[in-house]
Amino acid sequence: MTEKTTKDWETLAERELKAAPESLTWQTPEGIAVKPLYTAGDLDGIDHLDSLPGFEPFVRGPRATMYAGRPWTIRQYAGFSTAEASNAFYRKNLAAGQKGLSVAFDLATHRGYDSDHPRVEGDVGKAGVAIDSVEDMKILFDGIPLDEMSVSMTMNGAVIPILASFIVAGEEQGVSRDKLSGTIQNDILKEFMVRNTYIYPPEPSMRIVADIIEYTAKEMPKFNSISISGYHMQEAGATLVQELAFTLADGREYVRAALAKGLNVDEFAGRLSFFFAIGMNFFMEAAKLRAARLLWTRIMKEFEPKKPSSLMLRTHCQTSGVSLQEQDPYNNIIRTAFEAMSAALGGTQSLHTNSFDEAIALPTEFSARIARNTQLILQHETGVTKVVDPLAGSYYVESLTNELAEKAWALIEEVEAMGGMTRAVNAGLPKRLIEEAATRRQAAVDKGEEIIVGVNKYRLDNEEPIDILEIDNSAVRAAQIRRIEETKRRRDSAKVKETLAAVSKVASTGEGNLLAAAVEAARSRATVGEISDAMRGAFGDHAATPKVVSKIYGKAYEGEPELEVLSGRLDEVSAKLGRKPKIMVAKLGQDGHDRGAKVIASAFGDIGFDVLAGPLFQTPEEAADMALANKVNVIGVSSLAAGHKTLMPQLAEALKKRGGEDVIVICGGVIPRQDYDYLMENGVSAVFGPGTNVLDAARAVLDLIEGKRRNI
Ligand code: MLC
Ligand code: 5AD
Repeated sequence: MTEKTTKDWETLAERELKAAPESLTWQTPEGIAVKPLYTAGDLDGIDHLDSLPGFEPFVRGPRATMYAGRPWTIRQYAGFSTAEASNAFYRKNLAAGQKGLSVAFDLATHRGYDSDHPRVEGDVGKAGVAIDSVEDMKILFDGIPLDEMSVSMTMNGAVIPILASFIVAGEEQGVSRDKLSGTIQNDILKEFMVRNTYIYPPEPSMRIVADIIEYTAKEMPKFNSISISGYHMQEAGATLVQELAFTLADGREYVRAALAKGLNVDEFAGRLSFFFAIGMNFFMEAAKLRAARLLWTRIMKEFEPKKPSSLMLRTHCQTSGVSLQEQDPYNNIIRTAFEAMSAALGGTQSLHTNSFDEAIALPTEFSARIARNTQLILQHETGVTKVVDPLAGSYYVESLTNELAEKAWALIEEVEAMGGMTRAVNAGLPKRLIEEAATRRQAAVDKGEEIIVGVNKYRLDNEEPIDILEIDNSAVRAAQIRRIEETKRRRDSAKVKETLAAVSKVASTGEGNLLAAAVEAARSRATVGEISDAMRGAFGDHAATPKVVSKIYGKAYEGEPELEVLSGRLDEVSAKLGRKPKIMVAKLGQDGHDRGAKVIASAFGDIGFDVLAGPLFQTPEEAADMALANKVNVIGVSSLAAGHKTLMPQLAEALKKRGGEDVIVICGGVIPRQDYDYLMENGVSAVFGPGTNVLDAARAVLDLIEGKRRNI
């Protein structure tokens, strides 16, 4: 065999292609130039190549045998309606092969409100299960032995009362806290960047995180004190480099906060865990997990731990929600399967696979079964578990691992130069970079540069609606209120007062541990809302001012006739109105998912609308007041947490009551087709589902303003 060089390949490729092979280079949103061919030469200078799994820098996995010894945990995130309904769902899933639990709480619980609070009428039991006290928590885990089953709880805002209630529920099941295994998300920094279920300002919020790390380190040796999450960053539009960098930088910040409490690094570092999203860029996602482990070891070395487990990044992964579409939803099964395979090849410890109805509603029993079986088939039928880190040595994947690590490290250093992640978050840097990336991506999809099958290419003419899970939140709310009343009637109110006062004192003096105090309060049957309020008194509430990025969407469309025609039309409408058409982009209830709202606000601004971005968590009445005070033509609500059927009619009603019936009400987001007619009959003029092209939406809004159409 004659030795061929890459030069020879280039010549051959050029002849085959009739163009230079560089024209095949793929520029990814991460700024990585992916070439059509990788060779041994691409491995030069990469120094992790000889490492082994179970040893630092853990690129090849935290365990020596990885899935050959024990497959990843199939841990499906779920929760809806009442504790009874969610408990029944969990039990069925466990019987059908799921291995670990993962609780999704409703947004009222996330933000520290009991179900009877007037601000949460649209949210109770909708996006997750409603938990108001230990009584609900006990029902949630009824018949599930907490000394055997590891439980993840996605909770950040109301993390103190929820973890306290879990500990007491375990205790009353006969399981002492040192035997509880699982994970609490407890990652507040990313809430300020992207997920938005914060309650208190950053500083006391960081104290809460540190108190939990301290308490679990001392009292709960089997419990992971935190799940440092990049998942939501990717969901909000972050590139993989941003996700990697900001997540690890968050991790470093939490380590510092725990050390500042006087803990020794080896006391807690082995119980820090991570959480990443796995999107459609198959090889890059697997490489990302390998790079994450490499970089975490590098970061942790600075703190000079003695135990190898302190250097080890262990992670949960979830397939990507944003990659899933409303159109032709069965395609989502295929997307999720590829993403799951990528997570496995990257070496995740635990995995959630999304259901195909993701872009429409919460999973049904049917869609949840398919999602779970995706993992069971992967584990039992494909052979991927048999060999540790099978991508190692791939020229492409090793090169990607290295390049992702280098790019993320540069961003981590940038954050470091700002004084760490709390400062960077306060300065708004990560949020801005992520929102810019999200808007850029929307433009790429709208322009058809990024193809999504069934959405901007190969779209079906007719779509059959699929069966979805409907939750009657008023019934759930009524049931929760009855239980709260009963719990309050039965408890010793003097004891409740005393324990709540103790929580307040620990909060205001800075002395003592908040979780320890909250366990006493939860045991006396203080509710999640009451314990949250006890801290609210000392800490105050956090309110963010919405900022909207600009000149990203417009720049992507610069010089394109489509945008010019639309701008011309907008000028005509402006001339008729005597001002630019004004739209308020609103978020109602406790739904903090604001990527859609931010992208729309930004793109509409670039198109030429006068845009008013409303704050998060408005009631319909507050939004109506703001819309009228600012004399908007249109109010557009972005709804991702299933509150639309309660909140949209309330908004239309509130406008009418204030004499604002001429304000056009529209909404967009995760809204099942089945609900469109109901919304139209209740004051909504147009509904824009997922996958809507922003320019199409802008044209439709102009039609409505001009009265050319009444409904869309
Ligand atoms: C593992 N083990 C092995 C082994 N592999 N032992 C021998 N040989 C092997 N090959 C051991 C481990 O050491 C451990 O024991 C035990 O088996 C369990 O393995 P694990 O790898 O630790 O898995 P798990 O318990 O599932 O923990 C995974 C985790 C954890 C560390 C990532 O933090 C976790 O479960 N996270 C889930 C987070 C989650 O579900 N989040 C949902 C977010 S949804 P030991 O004794 O060492 O512990 C969301 C959406 C939203 O956020 O926005 O609402
Ligand atoms: N049940 C199941 N999955 C959920 N998700 C959010 N809430 C629930 C729930 N109650 C998933 C979706 C979403 C991601 C944040 O978590 O996949 O995209």
